Amino acid sequence: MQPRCRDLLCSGWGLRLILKASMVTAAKETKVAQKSPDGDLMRRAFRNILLARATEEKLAALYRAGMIKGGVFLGKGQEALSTASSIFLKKGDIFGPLIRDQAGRIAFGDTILDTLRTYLGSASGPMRGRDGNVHRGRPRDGYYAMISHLGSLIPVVAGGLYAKRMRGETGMVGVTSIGDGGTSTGAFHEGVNLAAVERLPLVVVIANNQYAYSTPNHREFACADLLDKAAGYGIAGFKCDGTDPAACLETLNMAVQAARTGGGPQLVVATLLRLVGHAEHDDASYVDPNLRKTKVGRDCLDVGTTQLLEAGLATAEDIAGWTKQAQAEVEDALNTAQRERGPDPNSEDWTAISTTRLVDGHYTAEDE
Ligand SMILES: Cc1ncc(C[n+]2csc(CCOP(=O)(O)OP(=O)(O)O)c2C)c(N)n1
Ligand SMILES: [Mg+2]
Repeated sequence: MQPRCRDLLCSGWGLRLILKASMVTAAKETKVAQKSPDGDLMRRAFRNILLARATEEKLAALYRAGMIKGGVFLGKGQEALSTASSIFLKKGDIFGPLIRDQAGRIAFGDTILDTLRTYLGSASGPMRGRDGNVHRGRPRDGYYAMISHLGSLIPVVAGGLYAKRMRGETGMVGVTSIGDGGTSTGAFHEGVNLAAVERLPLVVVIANNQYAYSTPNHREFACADLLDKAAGYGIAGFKCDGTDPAACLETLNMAVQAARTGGGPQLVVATLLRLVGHAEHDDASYVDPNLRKTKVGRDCLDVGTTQLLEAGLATAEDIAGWTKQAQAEVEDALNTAQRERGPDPNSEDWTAISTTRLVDGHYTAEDE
């Protein structure tokens, strides 16, 4: 298979596709579809961004009030990319979110109630109040529980896809995300290489938010652009402006479709800035203030608002109403989750959730 590296630059509603013949020859530019994502999709994605933002603002407030145990890692500024990562997925697909993927979780079907239940330790939550915050998931539904060890989700999602292939399933896609810092782990290399060799339908979304905790890009890797890694593995690569909701949707739509239709693994590199600290305990004072003033420091919510208004897809009143609805949904979920009990250590079945079915070697037909 010939290495091919497609550098997809997205500006506003338009897209330019640059085919890089090699890393040393001059890039040849080719125009591709100028059409923007459809209005319904844009509105759906925007409302998902709003809901993720409202949820995370509430989580930050709860954390400051001392009501959440453990760290609170937020994705402010990364919601458009995260939404686009999972919005094109269907039943049978796999989504492996990371710490800044609250928006992607919601777009994949996670509920705000289950989110708050997990953060508040409710026994009614998907982790039965026993596992912290970002590590929730429903593996049977293709919604993998996050692994903290950076890079590790890539071989796990690749393995899930491989297992599906061995069972004869077709047409599925797996999407997982990683930060710029996480691309330097051994697990990233092993996972992407495995997916490339096996031509698995895997989309790896790199959210290059310029820092790995306080370490800036130039201290993380020496390649000119993280997109160069795609050529190194012999897989397709896309680049997009992660602050631009329309560009994120267009890029992820292409990448997911390419993976779904036999194109093998796809690497998406999105450029943005996290607009909060690494977690809520961090003030991000190390972030270069000049970066915040550049395009990379834009808030995707503001960019999305402008896009909707300028394209006539929503009015300011619509957006104000959606914002209120999102906040009300979060309040409702909070009221419910706060009334629920935590796990009772005397009655709790301490079997690990993922292996409950293995207890006493008891398999059901569903496990086959
Ligand atoms: C293998 C591994 N090494 C170190 C850590 C500790 N750690 C957690 S988040 C983080 C920074 C990650 O930066 P990046 O991948 O750029 O993602 P971002 O936080 O910027 O979204 C580090 C070093 C970890 N979780 N896993
Ligand atoms: Mg980072």
